[in-house]
Amino acid sequence: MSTQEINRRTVDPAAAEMLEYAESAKMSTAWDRYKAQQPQCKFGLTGVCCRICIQGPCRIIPTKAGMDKGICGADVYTIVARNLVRYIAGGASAHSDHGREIAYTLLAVAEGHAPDYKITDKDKLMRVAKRVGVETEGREVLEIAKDVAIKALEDFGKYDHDPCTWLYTTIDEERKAKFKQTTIAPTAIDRSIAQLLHQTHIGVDADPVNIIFGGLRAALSDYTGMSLATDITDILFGTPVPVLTEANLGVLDPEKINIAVHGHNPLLSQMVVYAARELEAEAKAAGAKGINLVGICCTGNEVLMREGVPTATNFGSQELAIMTGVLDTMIMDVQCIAPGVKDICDCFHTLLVSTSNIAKIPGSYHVEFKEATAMEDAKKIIKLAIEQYAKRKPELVKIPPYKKQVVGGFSFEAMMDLFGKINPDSPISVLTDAIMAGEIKGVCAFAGCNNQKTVHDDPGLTIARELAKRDIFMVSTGCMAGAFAKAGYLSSEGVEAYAGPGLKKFIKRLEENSGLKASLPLVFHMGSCVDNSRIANLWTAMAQNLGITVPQLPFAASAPEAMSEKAISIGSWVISMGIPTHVGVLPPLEGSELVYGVATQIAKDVFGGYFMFETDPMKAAEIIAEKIEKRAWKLKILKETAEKYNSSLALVYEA
Ligand code: BF8
Ligand code: SF4
Repeated sequence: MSTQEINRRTVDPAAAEMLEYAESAKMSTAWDRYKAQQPQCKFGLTGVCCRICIQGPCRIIPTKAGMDKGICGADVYTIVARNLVRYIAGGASAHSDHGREIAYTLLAVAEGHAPDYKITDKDKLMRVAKRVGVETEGREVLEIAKDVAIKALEDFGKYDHDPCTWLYTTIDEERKAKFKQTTIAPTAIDRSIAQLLHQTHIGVDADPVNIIFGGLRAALSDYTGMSLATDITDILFGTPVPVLTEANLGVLDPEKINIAVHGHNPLLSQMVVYAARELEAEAKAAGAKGINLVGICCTGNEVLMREGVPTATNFGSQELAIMTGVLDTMIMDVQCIAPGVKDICDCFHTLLVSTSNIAKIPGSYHVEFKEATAMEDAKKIIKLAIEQYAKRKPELVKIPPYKKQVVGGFSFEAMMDLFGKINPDSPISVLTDAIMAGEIKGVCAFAGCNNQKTVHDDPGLTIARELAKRDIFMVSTGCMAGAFAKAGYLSSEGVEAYAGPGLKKFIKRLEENSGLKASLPLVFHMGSCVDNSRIANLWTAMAQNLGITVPQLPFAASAPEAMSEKAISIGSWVISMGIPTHVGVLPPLEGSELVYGVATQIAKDVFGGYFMFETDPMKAAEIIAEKIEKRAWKLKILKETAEKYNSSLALVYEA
């Protein structure tokens, strides 16, 4: 790739520098492989290729006689709908299986089988226990923890017909009624996913709307799994509070042993943090100045939020961290670890360590990570990294000098603490009052990945700049939070550069009252992808405070670079909850006008939330701002009318 082309494909200066280097050293990256895949198959791109049975693949050309249906007679809308919801099944299984491991660990702690873990946040345990109906009065902490863990595990496979606990104890009455009426409330996470695979097997469901509703049920299971994952992770490791750190490849330290935690599971990354602290002396004995842990992807977000571990890169640029020549070990657990990292590791001294029995890469070093021996396993890996340090090749060291300050750690509770400094009786009113007063227009939540189909990091940054100008308050999770972190949007630098007058005033007011040493950021980092549950808590609290339904709230979401099945799954529950959701890449829906219409139009009538597909970030910002402003405007009219006639508020969705 030429310099020009590189600059057209990433806005991250560190990534651009490393891509130049990759070009000169002839190392192939995702950027090159994406190019080599062009042009991509249009059947696949539009979702009209069916491989559900091995009579296929069947590719549909609606205008061509004989090819307008699959061999079994499946119409294009059936095929597109089935393909779409199978992504949701994949995403929901990943998120919820992550949640299940966390819940099993809490159970093991309660039963004394996981000596290296403990209950760190007892208050949260009590709050969660009360919420999910576990008796707390006069009981030991571990007894309560055991019942909470069992209650969580029951959500995976219980056999009654009541909706999942972590769904129905975290949403408002209106949504509960809506999910009941539309029959999409899951009663068990595993069942909803298995049933969806059954439903989309050849010769089962051909009705696209029914298939999509099955997909939404699994998407709500995805929410259920991540909601319990967030709760229990906080119980085990602490609920995040504001923390100061840094981001981008410049966080790698040439004088220290650099270890990247990559993937999603905090059971591992958190233990690596604890173990690294204990092995600092060993690192020094090996001639290094210490151990420098850095994060990649969402497990990086987990330890950033709780421990202030700096972020090295996000999903798109994960291979580039290895090219610095100073990454001694990359520890992977599950999800979003590109197999391509191994090829780059082979060009350097970097040891790739896999730790999960469901996530191995040929040639990587496997250390099975078990909850019973967690500290021992984590130490073993760090000792490998210390050994690896001696193999570093000084002539291959190249760290791009870019890093930005980050203020992260904004769990829902931390946000409420922040607001509570201004209004201790009703913290959330600080946010809703600012919206009703027009100081800020509403809220946009950014989530999701990097996708080679976009300019790396650019869409999220562009949209955030535009929304900031328009006084929209912003929160983020996942790899978008990574993009914001690397660009300085998670610090006051972003506020100074981009916030409109209202937003700036609002953030500064929070800051003056916060009692924190650091200035507040433009975008508030709420955690990893499973922590999108924290964002759902935020909108539910806002709607309840205003006495309205979620679909009336001036709140939108954006996944500017959605990539994974998990992102599709998240987007699907977010719209079901009533939130308009922008996606910056076109998912394979265009092959069926009907399915496309359900996602973008019909969903609005039924749930109040819907997808907005727009690949141009400037246009996307317009659309998102317009939706938020329209909802805010309508809300004010309804409020005024209700006050004038002393009546209750009309609970109507956005038209
Ligand atoms: O769970 S944002 S690329 S790392 S899928 Fe993956 Fe997407 Fe990143 Fe986090 Ni979420
Ligand atoms: Fe073709 Fe039908 Fe089989 Fe799909 S399920 S591959 S459309 S025959």
